[in-house]
Amino acid sequence: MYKDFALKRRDFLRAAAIGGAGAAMTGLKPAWAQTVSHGSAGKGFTPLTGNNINLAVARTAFNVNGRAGHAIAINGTIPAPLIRLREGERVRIAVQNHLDEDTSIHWHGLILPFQMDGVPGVSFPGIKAHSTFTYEFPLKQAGTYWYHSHSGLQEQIGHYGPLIIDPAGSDPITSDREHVIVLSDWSFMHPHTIFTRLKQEGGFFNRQKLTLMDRLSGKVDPMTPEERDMFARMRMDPTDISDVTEAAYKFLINGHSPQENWTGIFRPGERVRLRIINAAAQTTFNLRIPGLPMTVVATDGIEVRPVEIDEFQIGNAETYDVIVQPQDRAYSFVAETIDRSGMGVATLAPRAGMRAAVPPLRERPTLGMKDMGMGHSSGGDAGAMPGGSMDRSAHGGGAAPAAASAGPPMDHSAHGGAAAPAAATGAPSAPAMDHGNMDMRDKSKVDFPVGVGVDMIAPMPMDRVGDPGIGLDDVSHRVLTYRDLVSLKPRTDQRAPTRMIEIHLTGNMERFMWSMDGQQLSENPEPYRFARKERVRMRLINDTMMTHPMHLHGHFWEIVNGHGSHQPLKHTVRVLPGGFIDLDLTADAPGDWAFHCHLLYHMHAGMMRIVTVRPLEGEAA
Ligand SMILES: [Cu+2]
Repeated sequence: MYKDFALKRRDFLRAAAIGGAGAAMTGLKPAWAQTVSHGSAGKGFTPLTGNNINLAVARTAFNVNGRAGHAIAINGTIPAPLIRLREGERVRIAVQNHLDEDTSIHWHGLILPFQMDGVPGVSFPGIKAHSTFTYEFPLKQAGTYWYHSHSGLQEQIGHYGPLIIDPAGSDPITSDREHVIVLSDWSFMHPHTIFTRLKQEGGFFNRQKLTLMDRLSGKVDPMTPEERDMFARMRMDPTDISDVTEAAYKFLINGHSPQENWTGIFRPGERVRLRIINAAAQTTFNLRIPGLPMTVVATDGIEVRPVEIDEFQIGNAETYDVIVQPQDRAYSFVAETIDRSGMGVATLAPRAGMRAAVPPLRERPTLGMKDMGMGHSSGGDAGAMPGGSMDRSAHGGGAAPAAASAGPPMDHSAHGGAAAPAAATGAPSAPAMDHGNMDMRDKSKVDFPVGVGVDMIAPMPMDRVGDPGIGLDDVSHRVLTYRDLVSLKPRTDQRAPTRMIEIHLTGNMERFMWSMDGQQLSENPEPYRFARKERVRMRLINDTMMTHPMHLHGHFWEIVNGHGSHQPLKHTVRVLPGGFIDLDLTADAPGDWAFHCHLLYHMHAGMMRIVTVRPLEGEAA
């Protein structure tokens, strides 16, 4: 595979040298994603605008590094066209399906009537082959969003694009120029083949497995003997960070591989707004621009107080707006995958044709006790886990959560007997435990059936809202955490939550089974039901060792991160392995809504549920 990669690169360079290859390759890119883009301050930026938008979904061939693969494009481009709308207006979007199969478009992060949300089988029947469906809805918000197929695995092969809504009034975020940056993962392998391989062996694409020699030499393996022992007994692999890796993927930025090198042009000293969207099917990225600090000004479309950082992790379907002020030189925009098996690279430069150095892939991260839900803070004291018996006092039956902000009572009717972790927000909790007697499937801790699809119940999950994400604990520069996010505006609903529900993210890594509360969508589990306008705290507990970007349709959560009335709004949150995150929700949108992991193959495997918000008395749904 690697040899093949080198060959393709040489072919590409030769083709590029004789000219023509560049033109052929950009034929399928929309104007804003052409190889050299001047952004919205210059030419080459032609979004679809107005109140009537027409989109056509069709099969196409798509070239990456000179090789053609099977793809689905919208209006002939990958990524799909930039749709740019205005808050307060009403839009009609007609979607023609030229495929021989059903399709759909979900408007990710938009607040709209559920019938327009675009999830087949949940909010509408889908768009049948060779038919047209017209979406129509008011635009109630502004910011950086995106859209994508919610049918099968179409999103993997090109069915995604950016959507920007400009504020009705003046934009609180000022800039001289902006670029839209869409991250994605591309494979020449058919997505159903990828899924089949994963079902055959969960770690199929993981080529970073620690070898026996690594382990014996101790040179590469940073694990403690206790951790090694635990992983061995759980038959898990501490390098299993991503399901699908560089072995199967090329990582694209605005449809361009690193050697195709999408370039965003700026004038030195300008305030440049980057609207960054992770439209990848299965890849979490760590983003940085070596030599250029980024000021985060919005996430998931909503403004936050500016916070200057050097790197941040972006889960599938999250969006971040950052401001940069580049000098008269080129910069590499680096999207390194969370497992560090590969990267997407683009260039920001004052003139076309410039390139900056690209940093090498960093040392691969490995998982530790904290990622196994063992409440162990990472860092210098790794390996200091004392023996002894598990401190059950922290997990007495149904102890109320001791989150830093006012915590609502547990809803014991729905989750009777579920033990709540007593870790105060941000406080480390590492009571002594006995690895030898640890039951990784302690069924007494949960109230759902623990079958073959659940290989672990996190014994002691931590609040990880202050963690930067896997592999970023010990980098030497500033890394964003969810705790750094402070909403620019105070929240509109100041009520305290009246109840708390726990939802467990569950799975069996080896069998590639993924679920929520132990049940897959195909098993027709009961929806999570909320009363209209109910204020509820949701604790998402990750009982697996993978980062799951969880997305709730039709609503924004607030992350409970210690910022009170300025808790940040998010439509998609990364839940770190073995950890939990608390989210406050005002269930103000009646209807049935999808709630799922945004890793495409996890959702496809069943990690999806329905949230039902019932209408008020006398109100039509
Ligand atoms: Cu997932």
